[in-house]
Amino acid sequence: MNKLIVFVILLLHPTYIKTCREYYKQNLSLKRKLFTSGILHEYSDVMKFQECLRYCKKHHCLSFSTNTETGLCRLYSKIFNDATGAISQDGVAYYYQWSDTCLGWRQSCSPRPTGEYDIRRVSKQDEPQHVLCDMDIAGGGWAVFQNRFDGSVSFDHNSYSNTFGNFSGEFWLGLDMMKTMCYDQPCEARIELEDWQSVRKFAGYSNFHVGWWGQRYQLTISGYTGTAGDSMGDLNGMKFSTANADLDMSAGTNCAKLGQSGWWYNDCGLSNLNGPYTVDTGTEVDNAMTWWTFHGSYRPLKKSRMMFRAIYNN
Ligand SMILES: [Ca+2]
Repeated sequence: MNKLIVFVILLLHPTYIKTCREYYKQNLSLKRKLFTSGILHEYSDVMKFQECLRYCKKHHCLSFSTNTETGLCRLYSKIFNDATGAISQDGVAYYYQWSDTCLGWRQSCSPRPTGEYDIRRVSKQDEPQHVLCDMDIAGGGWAVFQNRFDGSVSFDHNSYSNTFGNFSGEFWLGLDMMKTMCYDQPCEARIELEDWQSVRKFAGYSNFHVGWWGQRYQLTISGYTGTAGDSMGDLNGMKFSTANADLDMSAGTNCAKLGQSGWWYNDCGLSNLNGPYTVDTGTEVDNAMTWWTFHGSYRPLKKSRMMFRAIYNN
């Protein structure tokens, strides 16, 4: 009976994330490897770095080594603290640590607190990208793409393609990174909001994706759950507008100019979380950081934290 209840709770709780230990507990032979050598799998005759990398992704490994002379490819289920990049061994073997998502870091087998992590794309050997991963909210493993709480960083920009602000304070991750990180796998989103009376609410979306620059960063967003109400569902399919690039659905209004920010405006829509940072005086404001369904009005909010997370079967 108890097992049944737990099972039902897990089914009803979409944000439940298995930890590394829970994941490997299901397979005793993998568990034994994990807590002894940490080697998950070994392959011989792997003469290319990319091939070993593909095996790593397939087995959800968090680090791997390749030796292109002997053809030995080793996959590890944990991160080694001394491996901060590539380390040459005997001149031919290379050791990498990587994860292509915050969720991958979250599921690694040593404690991973909220903070800055390097994310490496699975399909490329590019330099790792630096992101802020939230490991506390709803199971953790979130890449934070917008963080505002004191108005110290201006969000009134002509371009939102690149990162502005800084990860220890307020920032915008940038549309190019958002597009890239949800390119190889589906993502979900979560938006944490707080008003000036310290009331907290959130909005979750089970489907979240940003198109590339040529698509004008078109937004895919659906599957709302939460307490803040759905103020972004009406933006599904919208392109990203700025004051000098009116791509919204309002013929008579430049919504970005009215809202003084860049956003996936519709006509113009129910949310404006990149809007100017202002104190709530109890009245509605067109050009402020707002989420209409929070109060049922366009009153300024105090805090906004927008995040996305990869979805994959674990
Ligand atoms: Ca317009």
